[in-house]
Amino acid sequence: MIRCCIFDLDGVVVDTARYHFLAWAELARSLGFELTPAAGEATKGVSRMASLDIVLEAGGFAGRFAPEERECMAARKNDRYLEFVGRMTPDDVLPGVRPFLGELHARGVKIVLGSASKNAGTILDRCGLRPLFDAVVDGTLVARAKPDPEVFVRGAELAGEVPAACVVFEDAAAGIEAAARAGMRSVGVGPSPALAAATLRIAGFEGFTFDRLAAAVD
Ligand code: B16
Ligand code: MG
Repeated sequence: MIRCCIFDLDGVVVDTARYHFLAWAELARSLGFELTPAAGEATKGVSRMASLDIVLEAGGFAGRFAPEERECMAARKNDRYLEFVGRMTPDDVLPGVRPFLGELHARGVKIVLGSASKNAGTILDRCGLRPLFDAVVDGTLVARAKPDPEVFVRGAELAGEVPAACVVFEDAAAGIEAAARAGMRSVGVGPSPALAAATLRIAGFEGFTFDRLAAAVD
């Protein structure tokens, strides 16, 4: 029985990863190096400060900055990221997501956001998605980052559902692990081989239906 679907944001509902990458790449350039796509990939699903550590390590700057300097760099990156987010519109919602959320809503399945991003609320508002979500758990509400299950456990609690009734949609391996540790089934969204542990894998939401989900994971 599926009574609640919990969605990661970046890489599942919208493609903000390219904005994160552009903003981190600008920070890297200001430090004198080019950020590689592989380092950018490693920041997916990871908290802002942990992402900064990945970026600094990629440039050979691991452990070189004081906490205040790191805070300052993270703030600069976030300001730049928010400039990109500020230009987002409802057209930025990934294909098939809105119809799938509409179908869940019509069937009375709870819809929850479970994201590491502190900017998740802003992004939902920009894309006109906020009214479709019954609960939003973002990086401002959780202390422990994925693969810790806190974000999803909290989401299920807010929706008033037990973990066994929840399915998590994720594009990052850390999120699939977090779902498993929360006692939830998971759907890996996208092509990454790192999603092999998901209960079900899909390329995206185009043509995806609740019946297909239930047939595969129930
Ligand atoms: P912010 P998700 C994650 O979002 C992103 O994938 C990751 O790249 C980012 O570092 C993290 O949010 C924190 O984002 O700087 O906006 O707080 O995939 O968990 O929806
Ligand atoms: Mg993600």
